[in-house]
Amino acid sequence: MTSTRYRLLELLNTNGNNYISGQKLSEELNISRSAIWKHMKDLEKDGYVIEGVRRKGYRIVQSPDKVSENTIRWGLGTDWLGKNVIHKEVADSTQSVAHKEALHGAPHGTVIVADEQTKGKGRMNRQWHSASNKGIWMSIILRPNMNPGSAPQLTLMTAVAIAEALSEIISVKPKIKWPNDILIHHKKTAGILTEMQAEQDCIKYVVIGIGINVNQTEADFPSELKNFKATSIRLETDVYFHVKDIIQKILLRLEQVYDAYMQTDFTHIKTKWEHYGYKIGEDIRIKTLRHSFNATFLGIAADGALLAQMENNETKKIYSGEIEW
Ligand code: BT5
Repeated sequence: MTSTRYRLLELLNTNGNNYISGQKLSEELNISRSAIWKHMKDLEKDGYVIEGVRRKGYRIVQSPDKVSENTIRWGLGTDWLGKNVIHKEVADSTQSVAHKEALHGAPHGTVIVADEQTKGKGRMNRQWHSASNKGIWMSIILRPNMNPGSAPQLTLMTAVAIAEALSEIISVKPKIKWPNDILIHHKKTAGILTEMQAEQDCIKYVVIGIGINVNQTEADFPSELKNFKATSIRLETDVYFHVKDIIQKILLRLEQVYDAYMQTDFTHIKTKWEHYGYKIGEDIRIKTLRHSFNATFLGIAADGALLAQMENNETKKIYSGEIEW
């Protein structure tokens, strides 16, 4: 797609359901009204349905990239993951929608996806910024037959699926920052939030939340995140991606790694995780709930814990916390 046509699409997309006048488009793109008309016709050939109304302007009423229950399911290629898709234009958090659905009996593999979240959340009630139509804001309901104590392994498994899916479409190798961040060029592109409902020794359900910054530009991030190491796939690769395509790739990979994990054990996830692991073999600073300390990152243990070599040479397993930037 030519860059003018891409910019035209961006302008139309940003306006959502509102009309944008031909005059405004021609000023923004610095091309004539008839050139715009020609680009519109080409977009329609690509599958966009654009409505033009006299004195109001233009808007996209249907787009081939649009995320919906149908577009996600068409051509997905999974056996069980994403057979039940719930799409919301706006959700407070797809996590809370997922919990409600799970409590009402939603099946294993249900996917909830929103174009925008108004109260996206990270771990420990941190905020997750979820700009409208710029990224993947998705939660997956799983009902694994496993011990609640092993649930953190599902975060590592999901990180592997995301890293593998991204590796298929970008030329940079993504890195996984223990336990739940996906980095491109050492900057945070995605985060995972795993929550569960469990009884003493059995999991009732797990909700895996996946947030991926896909098409944000610098201007789409709030100022507090600009100082933080947040980025999008587009910012790092200069390529615009269809959100729907990435969702499908991730679901397919996730189903594959999940099935393999359930049929065998965590070992093969550990190997794959370490392939993408950020700062393995390096000195890191680890932050746990109570304190921070320096250590050498040896890799992950057979149960998914971070293996830290302490300053006194003792090896310690860390089950919760994070690597400081
Ligand atoms: C995470 O938490 O990284 C988990 C993020 C999970 C988000 C998904 S979106 C779908 C589902 N529905 C939800 O409501 N949540 C899940 P954590 O490691 O705690 O990181 C949170 C921190 O990352 C914040 O305190 C910010 O510093 C930073 N942050 C917030 N929004 C960001 C963004 N869009 N991109 C990069 N960093 C961000």
